[in-house]
Amino acid sequence: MRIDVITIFPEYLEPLDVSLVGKAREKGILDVRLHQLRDWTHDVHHTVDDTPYGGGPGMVMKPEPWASALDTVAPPGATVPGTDGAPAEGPCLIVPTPSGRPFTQAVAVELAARPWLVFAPARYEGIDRRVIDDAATRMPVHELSIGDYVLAGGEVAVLVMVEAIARLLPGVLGNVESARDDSFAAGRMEKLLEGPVYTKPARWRDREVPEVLLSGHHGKIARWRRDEALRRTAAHRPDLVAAFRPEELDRRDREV
Ligand code: 6GU
Repeated sequence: MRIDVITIFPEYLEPLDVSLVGKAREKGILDVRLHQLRDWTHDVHHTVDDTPYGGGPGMVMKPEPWASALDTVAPPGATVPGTDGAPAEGPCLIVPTPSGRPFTQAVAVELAARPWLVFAPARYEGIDRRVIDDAATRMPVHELSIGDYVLAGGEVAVLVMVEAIARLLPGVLGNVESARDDSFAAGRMEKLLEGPVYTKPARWRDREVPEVLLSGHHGKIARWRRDEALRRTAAHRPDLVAAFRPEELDRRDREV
């Protein structure tokens, strides 16, 4: 997968060199390219913002640098080969913004299937709307929010989204099973939060690991894990429990 990020703070994205995403890049699974938006300005101050039409606080990112950056990074008509011999595809533009649609695991799964993502994280009060409307005439655009709070800029949201997407790419996770049991992964544990986990030693500061986990009884362990997941979901995310469809629960779930 190719990922381009256009930003006035490329150094904010240095964590992409580290750990899982860094390894995916070393393995050639991810091709991440960072671009300095100010490289597409022409004035001595490398200005990227200006005052908002209609008045109001803050500054708005000017359209021209963004348009030149997007035209260079993702020229009209450009494609990359699809994954696993799929037909070539153009880029998909992702604009992180608190006024976007929620970035969920389902969105991560959808984006992980695309071979080329271009991220346009903004600072200040956002990017001149015409940039997004113009880009939308030649590529899919997703305006996405990572939660109901306001960050100073979209760069951290890019880190969040890239990590969530990268770990879904084939060959990135060491253990193929790890993505399957995730909280929010599709399947039986759909929309259940994961319960507690334990490792050795079996006794630590007088605290014991739950006996069932040492029993070797796979059926009982699976039941215990599901019960703990249900309890945790009810405690932390009653909204998810309220959205359960009855057929997703079994008789023993109702006893928890
Ligand atoms: Cl994507 N950007 C900013 N600036 N703030 C946010 C966000 C994104 N998602 C939640 N808050």
